[in-house]
Amino acid sequence: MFTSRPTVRRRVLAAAGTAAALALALAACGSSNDGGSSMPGMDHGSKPSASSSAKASPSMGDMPGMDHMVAGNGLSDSKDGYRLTSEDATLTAGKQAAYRFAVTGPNGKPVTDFAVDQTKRMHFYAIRSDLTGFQHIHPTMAADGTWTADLDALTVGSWRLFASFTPDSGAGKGNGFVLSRTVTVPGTETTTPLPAAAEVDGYTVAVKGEPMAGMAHPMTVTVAKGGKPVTDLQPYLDTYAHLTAFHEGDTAFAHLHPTTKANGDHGGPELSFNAELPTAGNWRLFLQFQTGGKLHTAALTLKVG
Ligand SMILES: [Cu+2]
Repeated sequence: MFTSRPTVRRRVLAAAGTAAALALALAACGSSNDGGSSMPGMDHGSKPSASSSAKASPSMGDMPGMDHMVAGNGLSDSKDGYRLTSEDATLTAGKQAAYRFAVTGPNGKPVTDFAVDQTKRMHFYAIRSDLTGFQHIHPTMAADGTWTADLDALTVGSWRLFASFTPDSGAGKGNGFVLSRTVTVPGTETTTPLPAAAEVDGYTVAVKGEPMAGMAHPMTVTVAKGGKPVTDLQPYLDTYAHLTAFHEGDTAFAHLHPTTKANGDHGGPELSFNAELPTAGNWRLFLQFQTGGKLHTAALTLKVG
């Protein structure tokens, strides 16, 4: 059902463009635990909080590194004989929902041997077709290879669910995969406008860089609070920031984060990324970072030429 998109989507990202000052719109998004946001979910098992807003200014950072760049756009449920399978085609709106899935290998059997990547064997993301509702979850696996992702309440609409993993044996050993499936959350759809530019928790996230489609390009994210550079970022999944991006229109997936290894609770204020976004258009970026034991998620829109 992913192809029948809510009419809302169009306007949602319309603001992205820009000029010399850079292409960056923004909006804050919240988390499951702070309750006050219009974003449906944002759970990462730690104590999320909120945050953000964004601005941009032109200038290049240092050539950033790229730690983890997954090839492809994640829009297929299968690749190289590996397949994301699930019997869950619909989920219920408005309450926590368990999504069960498995990854089958070239032999058709569920894979149970996964390598740890960024401290987890499975990274799972949910995004609604209008690029709202981002969730980043770490599901648990039963002995038979069935994974359960406990999703926070979903709003009515079409959702795409991504599984990011690396088999630790078999033909795909060591290769990073991102596969996805869609689910429908039936009901009367309500539109969820992205939050206006605002500071949440006082954090401001600015992005510098003008990525071009299909080319690796440096991008720097700066985190400030109260106008002052933030220098107390804590390690989160082995980095100081986790960045997930989805493409407007098809929700194509990209995941990138700094190569800088987290080393103590003193990250920031600048975080460098190697942006390699495969297609032009608007990308919705979700930057997750942690301070004082709280996970913050900033959402902003980047226009890629
Ligand atoms: Cu993860």
